[in-house]
Amino acid sequence: MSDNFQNKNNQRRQILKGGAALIGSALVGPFASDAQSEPATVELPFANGKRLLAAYPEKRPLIVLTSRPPQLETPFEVFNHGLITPNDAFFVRYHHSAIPTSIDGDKHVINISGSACAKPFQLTVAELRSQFKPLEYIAVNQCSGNSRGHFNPRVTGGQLSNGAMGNARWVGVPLKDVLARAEIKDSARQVVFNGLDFPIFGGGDFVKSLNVNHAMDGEVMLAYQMNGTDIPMLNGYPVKLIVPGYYGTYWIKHLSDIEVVENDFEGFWMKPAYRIPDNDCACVEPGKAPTATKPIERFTVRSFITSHKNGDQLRAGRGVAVRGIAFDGGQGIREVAFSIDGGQSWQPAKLGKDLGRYSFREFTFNFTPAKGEHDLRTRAWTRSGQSQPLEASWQPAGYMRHVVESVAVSAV
Ligand SMILES: Nc1nc2c(c(=O)[nH]1)N[C@H]1C(S)=C(S)[C@@H](COP(=O)(O)O)O[C@H]1N2
Ligand SMILES: [Mo]
Repeated sequence: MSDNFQNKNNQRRQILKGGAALIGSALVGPFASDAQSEPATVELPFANGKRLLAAYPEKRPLIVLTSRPPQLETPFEVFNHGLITPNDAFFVRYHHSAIPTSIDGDKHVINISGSACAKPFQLTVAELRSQFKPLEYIAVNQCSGNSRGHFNPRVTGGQLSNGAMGNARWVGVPLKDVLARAEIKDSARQVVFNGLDFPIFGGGDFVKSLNVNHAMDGEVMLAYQMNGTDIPMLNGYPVKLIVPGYYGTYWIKHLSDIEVVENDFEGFWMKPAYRIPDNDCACVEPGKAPTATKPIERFTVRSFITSHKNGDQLRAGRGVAVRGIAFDGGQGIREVAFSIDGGQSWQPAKLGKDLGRYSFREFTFNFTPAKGEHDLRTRAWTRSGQSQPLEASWQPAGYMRHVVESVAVSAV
């Protein structure tokens, strides 16, 4: 026990030292090479101007929301190049500034303990890789606040456009198989997850929990690979919890502690944070506070056109190939419809290959624009019949946007 404590303190000291180095190099990097040129920026529709692009370690230039801690959004064009989001383009979200920047990946220890564990034990990532049967699937990770910047009326929080999501192939070990070694008691209620990062400016450590049945479903996994290689440091190296179909908030990075407990865990990031109105639409009237809340869980169904953006000019009378992506919380996509007249009439789009029910699903359609303005929209349905609303709803945290989006183009 005291060994354990000692270990953690050492680890933490290294993280703090490293944290400063990362922040230093990230800010210097993009500007150091050519002092003459303006830093690269990107226009976001709601962002009151321009957003800085910066290349953090292992990342291509991404949209910077905050530099400390790093919160980076994927430029939307990336989603038009294949269904898998490359590791160096994958968005980054942290809550606290003390983040690890160098970890010995094989020696990294995961502690499995808690009052509902008959046999607490420790596991290194090397052991995780070598002693268990691997599981592999493709799944979307999406931040609860993806698209928050599009809320109307506006809400506080990171003003994200639609790039706080990504689709990757994950390899790891089912949490169920790891917990089997810990001999979970019948009294177990929840499993609690913590990673190496921690607060330095106050606020609670970022800790999340799942009900034990969910944690033991055989799909929730401890991943050590992302798209065929190590997980980038900023995305949770060397091991990250994958909770397919659930919002990214549960996907704990640099996972270090798993506790099986006999109560409902209610740390700050489970309550009051990351909660939604407890009603069918998870929404309230703009400006109102919800009367009851519950933890955010599964994704709502969404679809996006990726081949075109607002303001694009097309040639009148010439056929256009439109492409996009759809996904949901794990039912899988049954159908995508498209409209070229702002939602007055709809036709079926063609679905691409099925890469699994947690993955992005490609869709395509063709149309020949007449001269004038065209409001392109797409609407997806899950296999169990859920769909996207035609009108946006509202909620105070700016979570779960999934309204039918519009891309306005003109043909000349
Ligand atoms: N250790 C740790 N894990 C974390 C977080 C965090 O702050 N610390 N943020 C969560 C949230 S809210 C999101 S959206 C995802 C983002 O994953 P990514 O940074 O790999 O894209 O990480 C989750 N896991
Ligand atoms: Mo998030």
